[in-house]
Amino acid sequence: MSERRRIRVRLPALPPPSLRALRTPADPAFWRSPVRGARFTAVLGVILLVGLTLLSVTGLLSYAAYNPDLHPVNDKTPGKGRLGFYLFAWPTGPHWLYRLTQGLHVTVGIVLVPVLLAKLWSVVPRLFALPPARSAAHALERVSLLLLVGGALFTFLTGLLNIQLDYVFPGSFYALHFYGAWVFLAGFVAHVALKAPQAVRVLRRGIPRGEPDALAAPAPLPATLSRRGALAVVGAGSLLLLVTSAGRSFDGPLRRIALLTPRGGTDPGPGPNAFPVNKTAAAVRIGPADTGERWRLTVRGRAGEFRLSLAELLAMEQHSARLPIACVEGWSTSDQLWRGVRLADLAALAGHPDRPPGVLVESLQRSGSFRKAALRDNQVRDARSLLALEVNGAPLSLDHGCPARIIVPAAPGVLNTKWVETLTFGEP
Ligand SMILES: Nc1nc2c(c(=O)[nH]1)N[C@H]1C(S)=C(S)[C@@H](COP(=O)(O)O)O[C@H]1N2
Ligand SMILES: [Mo]
Repeated sequence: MSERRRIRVRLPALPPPSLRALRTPADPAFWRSPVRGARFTAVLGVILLVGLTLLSVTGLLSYAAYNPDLHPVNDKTPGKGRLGFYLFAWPTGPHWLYRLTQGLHVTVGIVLVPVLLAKLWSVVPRLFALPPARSAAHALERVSLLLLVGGALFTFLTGLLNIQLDYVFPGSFYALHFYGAWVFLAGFVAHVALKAPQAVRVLRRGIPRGEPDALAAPAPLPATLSRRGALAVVGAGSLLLLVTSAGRSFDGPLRRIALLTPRGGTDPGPGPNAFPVNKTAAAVRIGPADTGERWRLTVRGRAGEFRLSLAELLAMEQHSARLPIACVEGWSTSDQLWRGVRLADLAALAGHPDRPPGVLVESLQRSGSFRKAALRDNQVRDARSLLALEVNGAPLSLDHGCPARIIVPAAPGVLNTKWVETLTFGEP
């Protein structure tokens, strides 16, 4: 009799399994991890505030670096409307500019994945909270969260897939990533305005005595991992991703440990042309017959149209420039020694001797993306901008754009057209 009474006294602390099973995610007691809490969320939030700001700025810069407002061939999101309000003429210096901004963009994006997932996990009970909206302000906040979470997941996913799928992204990566990013940005700005003061307060002064921790489980399970330990797990995940991805922007052993990226894993082998190739000649069905004796460069400008053979190009004044290839997918090469004819000299030949205009570059590649690109006048005028015929003392290999390719300082790889066939000055 007395035994039974004691059991009855204990029951309210932990409902019987049948009752617990009835709990829904809308019930705060459904969520039992002792790791959740305002401080844990605030630490992750502040890391994301810094990281996502860097990610957004470098992403917007990457779009500007394409010079999408210059010519339709550069514009991968023609319907952008007002969203291109901030575009500007991408500079040509420092020559490693895009290597830095895009290396940061992709590396920071990869490294933030565990932080983003941990942050979402830390607040997931809120997603199910009922009623869905307590007031107009609360409804507005929840809509901004939808934009934020949906936009973030979508933009991260398209970015990560694009890096992994390496030029075979189904559909238009640029449009998806661009519009997804703007949806995310709208939610991000609203969320930071609403929540940053609170996060900073919690981190500075902790939760005031007597106030409940709204993000902590009301009935937590016994801890198997401290909050600090959980943050360390997230940090270790990010560190692992950093080590296995950042190397794609460097040469030597670092590139070899960049296991997570298609570009980082391959050893380009020895020789002057031994640096990564994005799209091989074979992949776009270009063979030695297209690039050999029969090849001519067509140049158009104020002076009309004329054609130059490789021998004629080599007879012009040759100039050198040490410049990297820096791809939108985040990988880059160290500076390579390019040699060839200055774009400004070709512009002068085409009838633009004083202030060279922009140029439309067309490749002999017949299918696939990136066969054409437009360069702005500031890019043509830079003395380091070349129609390169050699790299590191050897003729360009077939895969690197033999017999002639564009190389422009600070520009994204997309603008460094390979297997050039036609230059039209004054077109953009
Ligand atoms: N004709 C042509 N040129 C091209 C491309 C292409 O697909 N076709 N890809 C561009 C991109 S996206 C990059 S990153 C660089 C890579 O140059 P690489 O293969 O010599 O490293 O070439 C650029 N030039
Ligand atoms: Mo690229």
